[in-house]
Amino acid sequence: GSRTAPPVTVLGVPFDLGADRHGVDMGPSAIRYGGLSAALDAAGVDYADAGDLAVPTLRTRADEATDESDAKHLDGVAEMTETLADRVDRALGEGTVPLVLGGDHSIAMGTMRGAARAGPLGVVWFDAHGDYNTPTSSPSGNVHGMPLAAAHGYGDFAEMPWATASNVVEENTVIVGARSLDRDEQAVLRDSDMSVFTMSDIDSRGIGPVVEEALDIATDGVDGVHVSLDLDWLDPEDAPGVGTPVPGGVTYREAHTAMERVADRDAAESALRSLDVVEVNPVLDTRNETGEKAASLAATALGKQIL
Ligand code: 5AB
Ligand code: MN
Ligand code: MN
Ligand code: MN
Repeated sequence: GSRTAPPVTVLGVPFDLGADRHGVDMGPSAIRYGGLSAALDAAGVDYADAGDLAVPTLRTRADEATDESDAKHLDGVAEMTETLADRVDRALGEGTVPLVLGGDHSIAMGTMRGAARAGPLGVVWFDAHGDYNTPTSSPSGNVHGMPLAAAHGYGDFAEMPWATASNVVEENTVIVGARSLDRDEQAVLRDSDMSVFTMSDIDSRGIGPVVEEALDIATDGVDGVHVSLDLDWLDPEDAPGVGTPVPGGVTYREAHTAMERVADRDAAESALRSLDVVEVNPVLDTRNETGEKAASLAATALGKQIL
């Protein structure tokens, strides 16, 4: 099949205040150097690169007194969230699909907040982790482990309206490939209306059927889906350049299949409202292979069918 897909706006968010490994702020550069423009061209994607957003980083904020919260750098996260939400909103208003390059995963708070302004939003979260901690439950205080809880206004985040994306629908939120959930996260996710597919679901059913079901759930009754791709979803053998690697992840080939299913669904029902690709840390990488894979996976998710 063929259709005229909306053009893409590439937004770099060189943000690292949500994680404690320096270098993830260089993710947007690593993904661009990893061949993003060539991959988008090859996939037939019409795009414009809007450059990097101005956001605070560990270099500019590390010496500042931390705020009162148990979560680290919440003030900086708030600033980034506001800036990014407005920029995503604008990209959508221009009729484009924002491709947001992280940066640590807290940036998804900004992407979802912006994307949800356009109406109810489903979410497919490809990640080794649940990212459903709150400042109280978090074992690390790092906000990159909290963005999904923040978007839903769960727990402490009910008191932080700046962090929430009120149109993100819990029933349409799906985590795919989880294999490292903290104790409180496990309990919350079990009792929630979200869907969680673990690695064992992928092992027993295969990546294609799992992603198809995830997309069915995420798109049911809403007219847009946010896809969030944390590179630590992949096995560290395939994607070593991440701050919180967890063994036992999907292969590059499985990740590629997943992104193809996203593109196919989008071709059939214009499902994809926004995409972020996060947690690439070139300081921890091997010759930028994680940056290259991130570039290729992003282009695949946005690409048109070639045949
Ligand atoms: B990522 C952990 N659950 O909260 C925490 O990479 C890890 O965005 C969070 O998925 C990993 O600190 C956050 C232990
Ligand atoms: Mn994550
Ligand atoms: Mn993760
Ligand atoms: Mn991480």
